[in-house]
Amino acid sequence: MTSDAQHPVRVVQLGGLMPFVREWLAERYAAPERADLADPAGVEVAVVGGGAAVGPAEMDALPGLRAIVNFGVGYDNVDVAEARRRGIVVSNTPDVLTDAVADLAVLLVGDVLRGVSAADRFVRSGAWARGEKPPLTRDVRGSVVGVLGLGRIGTAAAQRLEAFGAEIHYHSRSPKDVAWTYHPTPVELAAASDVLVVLTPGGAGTEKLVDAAVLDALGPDGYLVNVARGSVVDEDALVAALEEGRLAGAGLDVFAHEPHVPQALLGRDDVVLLPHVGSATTQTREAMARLVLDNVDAFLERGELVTPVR
Ligand code: 8YV
Repeated sequence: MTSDAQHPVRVVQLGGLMPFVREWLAERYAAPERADLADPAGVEVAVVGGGAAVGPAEMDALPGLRAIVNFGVGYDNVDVAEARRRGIVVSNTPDVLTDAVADLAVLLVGDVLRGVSAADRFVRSGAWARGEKPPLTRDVRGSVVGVLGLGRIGTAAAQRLEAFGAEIHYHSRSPKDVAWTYHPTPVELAAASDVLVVLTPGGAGTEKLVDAAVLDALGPDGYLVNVARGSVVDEDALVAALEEGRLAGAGLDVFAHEPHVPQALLGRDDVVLLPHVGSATTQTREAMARLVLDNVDAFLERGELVTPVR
């Protein structure tokens, strides 16, 4: 399908989308990428992914824009307040990635406590063949796991970790109707936890919520796992805590300046470093893409989004 005078371009791609999603959008809506958009006037819907920023400049450039459809549950890349001011609605992709991201959170807890990635490096380095012994690690069972942010993904991760025999504590803005132990501040949660798992949204409200004080409360035997947003952790404070032996280790799927990973972390055996793959399974990414198309369809057909950001 190509656009012409009868079928003006109504949907544009603003970057950060995987090739198969770009193909789906091109086939279904003849949606070009921003750089290939000849006439922005008719564009009503912008689809964006991968944390690509959508702020006032991007909105100015699309004067007819009425909806921003974000590929991802986190929408800290979109200036939602500015969009709202302009009467532009925003959608995200909740629920369909809850299991995949919760799985990865649990896998990272397992990896940092049991040293799975480090043990793999130990074998590959020839250390085992030379007769060396890997260090003993730590049981998940009996560990206190503090979930920072008990939303959909935090709850799913807590349920999984309970099955591993972990004791669940949590902090969120208010206590929830759950049997787990609530702490009123991140510092108090960290002080009670062996592993702190960050599962808050990103954005200004959680910027550097995990700071030096939280890391010190977690302490030299504590581990940090972050599968949320790099912005939630003070990365310099994290590096300093690891370098000074004030933290036992970390499992990180997200970073403050992706794809940049602090040089100081790359050589450390006590950290597991992943390239933001929480939702990166074929099934989950396809489900996210289908939800993106459902949102675009619903908006083009009846001016409504299926999963609007409130
Ligand atoms: C994706 C994510 O990496 O959903 C989110 O908030 O961080 C991930 O699922 C990303 O948004 C894909 O574009």
